[in-house]
Amino acid sequence: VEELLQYCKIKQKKGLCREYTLIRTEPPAGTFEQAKVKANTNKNRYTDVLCMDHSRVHLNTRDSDPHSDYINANFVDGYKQRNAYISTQGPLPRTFGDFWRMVWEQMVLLVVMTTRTVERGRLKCGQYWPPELEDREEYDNFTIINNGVTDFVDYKLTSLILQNNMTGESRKINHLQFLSWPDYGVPHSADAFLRFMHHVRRVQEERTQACSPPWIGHPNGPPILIHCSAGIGRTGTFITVDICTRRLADIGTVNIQKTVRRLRTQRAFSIQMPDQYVFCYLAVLEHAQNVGLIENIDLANFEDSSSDSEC
Ligand code: PTR
Ligand code: PTR
Repeated sequence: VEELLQYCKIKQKKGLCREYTLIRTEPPAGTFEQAKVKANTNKNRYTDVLCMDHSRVHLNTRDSDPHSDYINANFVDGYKQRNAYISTQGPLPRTFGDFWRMVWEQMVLLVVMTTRTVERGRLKCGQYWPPELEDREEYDNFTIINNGVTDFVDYKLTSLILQNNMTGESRKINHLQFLSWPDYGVPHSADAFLRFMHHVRRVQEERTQACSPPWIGHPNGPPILIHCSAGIGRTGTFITVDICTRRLADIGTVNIQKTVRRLRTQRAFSIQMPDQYVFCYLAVLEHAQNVGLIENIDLANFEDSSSDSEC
């Protein structure tokens, strides 16, 4: 098994990069009309990472502004769960209010962040939540209060209170931030990533069980909201590994290529670098090894794609 893993790590990397390059050449599976409307363009963090119309999350329209329903966020299906995730960009100061409105309207319980706010001296994501205990921030009609922070080796868990100042209701929101994942890169170890992923699952399960339905529009519980800076590279990698490892546990097989293709039909451009695509394979293999299912993995994909083509 160790040998197999090593083999995949080194020999097959090029083949997987080729597989990824093919995926990347496919045109996006939809239009980007709303993202391009003049009133919305400054709500996108990156001009080249727009959000597809057919799967976008609509905010409830406000006042007389027909464009107040736009946010750069898409629903993404999970393993046997429609709209299991919302995949979105790192909020911009001008979209903090929209971001919390989306959390409220979609009944999100858990926000997963796979970026730091600043990386290599560049702003990657706004500070849209109060980082210190008992701090509070107000955005539009919401007040967000920090109710405690717990540090882990590669990530941190924050408890937030989200208060809707229009209705007086408040909800508990968990925030899990992974700290050791550079943009355009991969986590330093699959193990650290897998530990984080399992924590994400545990929190979502606990919170969904503790809160009572109905989840309007989400019969199996609310979506996990996940974002990085652009909401495609690291977010896409996280979702792919989550889906594939769930499927492995359920029916004993995985298909990373198909999973990524499907993901990209809902959140365009998901998975940004060849290394992130290869990392999906490594993380799934490492997980399979940890849970004793490595024999179940059909290595045909690896075999087929072995070639000397360039990445
Ligand atoms: N225009 C940006 C760029 O300079 O590449 C878009 C971009 C930024 C794309 C970050 C992906 C990024 O990574 P992630 O989705 O992991 O935040
Ligand atoms: N700045 C990013 C880059 O140059 O990689 C922006 C980008 C994002 C470019 C997505 C292309 C993208 O689409 P695709 O993944 O389909 O090539």
